[in-house]
Parts: sequence; C-alpha cells; structure tokens
Amino acid sequence: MFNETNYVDSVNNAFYFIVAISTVLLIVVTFLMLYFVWKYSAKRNPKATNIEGNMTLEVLWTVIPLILVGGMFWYGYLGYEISATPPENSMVVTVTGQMWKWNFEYENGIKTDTLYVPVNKPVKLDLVSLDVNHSFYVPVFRFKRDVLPNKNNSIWFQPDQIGSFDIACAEYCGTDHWNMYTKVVVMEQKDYDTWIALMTAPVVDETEPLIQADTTNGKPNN
Ligand SMILES: [Cu+2]
Repeated sequence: MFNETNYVDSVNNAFYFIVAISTVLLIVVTFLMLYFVWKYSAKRNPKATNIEGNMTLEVLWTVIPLILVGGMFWYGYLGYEISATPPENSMVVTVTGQMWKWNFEYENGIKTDTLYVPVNKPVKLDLVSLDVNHSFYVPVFRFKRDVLPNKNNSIWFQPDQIGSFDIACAEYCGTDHWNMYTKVVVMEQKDYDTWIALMTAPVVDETEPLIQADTTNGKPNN
C-alpha cells in the first residue's frame, strides 16, 4: 500500500517471516506433543526410561533456533536501517508529545494538532516530549518510535496515498493515555500548498478572498 522507497515493505517482510516460522513451529510442536502423549502412555510404555542426553539433538535445538532468530534480526535490521536514514530533501516537522495530546510545528512556524503532509514527499519527524515517555505510532506507515523528555528521537516516512490515518500513543503515559489520538492527513501537493497559504495568510479584510490576499509568502519553505 505504501511504496518501496520507504521501509514499509521491510517491516511487512519481517512480520511475515516471523509469522511463517511461528506457524510452522506451532504445527510441529502440537503434532509431536500429541504423538508423544499417544506413544508414551502408560498402556503402551508402562516402564519409564531414563535418558542421559543426546549430543546431536542438543546441537540441533541450539543451532536451528539461532539461525531462525538471526533471520528475524536480519529482516528487522534491514527496515530499521532505512527508517534511521531520512532522505536529504525531507520536509521537517517537530512533533511534541505531552500528557495527553500531540502538537506539530512546521518549518515556517505553523502549529497544528493534526499532522498535515503532502503525498509522495519524505517527511522527517523530530520527536520531543514535554513531560513523560510517549511513543509516536502510525500503524498504517508501519512505524512506532519513543518520544522521550531527555533524548530527541526522529523518524521519517513517505506516504503514497491520499487519506486520513490514525496516530496513537503507544507508551502508557497516564490517565488519558487511551485518548491520545490524532490523525495524519495526506494531501495532494496543490491542496497542501493551499492549506499552507491559508494558515500563513495575514488577517485581511473579510471581503477579500483569503488565497488571493497572500501571493508573497504562500509557499512552503522547501
Ligand atoms: Cu502518551
């Protein structure tokens, strides 16, 4: 759904990889368990055997999980590396988390409580907390990053679809944590430019149309 210049595919692949391994293991373990219950029941196996150890088995059940977990790490790391490197031409928005709301400040000083971004453009988010630990979570963009009072994290994303998507706080931060929701609104570039123009327009006579009143500073900074 979101494009390959982003890290969304890597996150999805890591997820599918882990689900596939877990499913196979679940099936194998369940069948073995049922088989052993049947085979070693008191009726078929009245006298228990004391097994000292089995080197081959022990090596196998150490090495195979190590390879599987290494694979999970590798898939996860591929996505993490991309997510940690915002493109040079990213638009920068400062995200401030506080109990219990989000605020967004754009390069030209505009402040909003909903995040507005143009489509197909990389957006870098600088994450700041005014009080306790929060976590900025946008499920549809496949990212979640801690927002901490003593350390400035950042994350970037590039939406390729118009729409309005949920933002949540994913770190329990107090009484109204459950309600710390807002939206990211992805718009066509021209709609975004119009929005910026409206937001930056000086207060004018009500008879004048707002957009025409502002032709000098109506463009975003980059
Ligand atoms: Cu929070």
